[in-house]
Amino acid sequence: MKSAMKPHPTPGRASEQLTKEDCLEMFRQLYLARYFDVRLIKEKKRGRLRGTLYSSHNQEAIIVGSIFGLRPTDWISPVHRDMPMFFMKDMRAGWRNPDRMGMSIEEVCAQVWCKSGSPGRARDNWSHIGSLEKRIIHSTSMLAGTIPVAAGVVLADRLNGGDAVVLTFNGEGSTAQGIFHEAINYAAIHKLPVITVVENNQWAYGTPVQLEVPTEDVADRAKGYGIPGYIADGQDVFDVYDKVMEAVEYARSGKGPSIVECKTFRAYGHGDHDDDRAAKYRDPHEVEEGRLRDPLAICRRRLIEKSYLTADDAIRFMAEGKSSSEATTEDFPPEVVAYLDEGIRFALASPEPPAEEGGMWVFKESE
Ligand SMILES: Cc1ncc(C[n+]2csc(CCOP(=O)(O)OP(=O)(O)O)c2C)c(N)n1
Ligand SMILES: [Mg+2]
Repeated sequence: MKSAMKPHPTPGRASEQLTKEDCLEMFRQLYLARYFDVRLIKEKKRGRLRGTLYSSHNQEAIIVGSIFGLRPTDWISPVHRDMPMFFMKDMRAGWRNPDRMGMSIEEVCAQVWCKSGSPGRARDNWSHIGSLEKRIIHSTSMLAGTIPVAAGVVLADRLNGGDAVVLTFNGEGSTAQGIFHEAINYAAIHKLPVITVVENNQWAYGTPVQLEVPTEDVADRAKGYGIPGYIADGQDVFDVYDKVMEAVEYARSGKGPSIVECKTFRAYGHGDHDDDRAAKYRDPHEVEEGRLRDPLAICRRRLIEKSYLTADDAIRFMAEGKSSSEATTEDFPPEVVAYLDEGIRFALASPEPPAEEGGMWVFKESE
């Protein structure tokens, strides 16, 4: 975390142009991402969910800050740790706006509950979703495998006269994949608007970052492709926004790809199945220190400095620093709780898929 503030290319400060309402909306979105995680872990612990949740707890500033400034026509390619991103894309167009370019909370909850109201009609759950219509590249288990897909998507868009950019998300461990190099190399040669956001949370499952990456900063890999490598403080939603918007402007103007490394810390296990083991393979002091800089607390401080929160608001909804078992509904704004409740109600009411559907979409139906 030492070099979190070291700028690679000197970035602009797009966040200075954000309105008070924008900043408050970012704060609300941080709560929403946190509440989604906290609530689903509670549901999982009560035995109501199957599969694995790869918690984004402590990494929400990357989720919110990187996609907040995108245009509706831009693409994103989230991975396992970015579950809230599927329903948070283009949220500024209105959380419940059916025309916004993001998935609905209902679809995402039906996906998590493995119900037929999900896009894949319960063939898979958690992060294995996407939407061509909403410009969200389907996430898969093959880490870094969607970067070439992202490059292809924006190449096609350019050939069709579009000006969309794509944000791909990867953990630092995934940057060791051969495909990461091949895809960025290709994007750099053809100056494709592919922004690779690296969520450097210091761990890839049980492997620490120093056994994954030989340089101090993953952003240094950018030099090998002749492209910019930015470093953001991944706990500060406004710093993530600034660095990603710099990369977006660069890409949209035709200059090509870049890497934005966001320094963060994986607060819990790799997935909820790994929490107990992670407590053994990680130094408790490291974990304690890594959890200290909670993105909610950092954003709250910024909003207080800007006088965007009243004295009363500044001390409401103290979700920061609380684990999923410590945090309660009272720690979150009611509109956040209500929104997720709507999604969960839809998921619970959605039927299990009938067994006869098992072969659907497997073979081409005969006419
Ligand atoms: C190509 C590939 N290799 C291995 C795995 C198994 N695997 C799933 S998540 C994970 C760790 C990924 O670490 P990182 O990229 O840092 O992301 P994080 O989970 O820390 O967010 C591994 C090794 C995989 N899904 N795909
Ligand atoms: Mg990692």
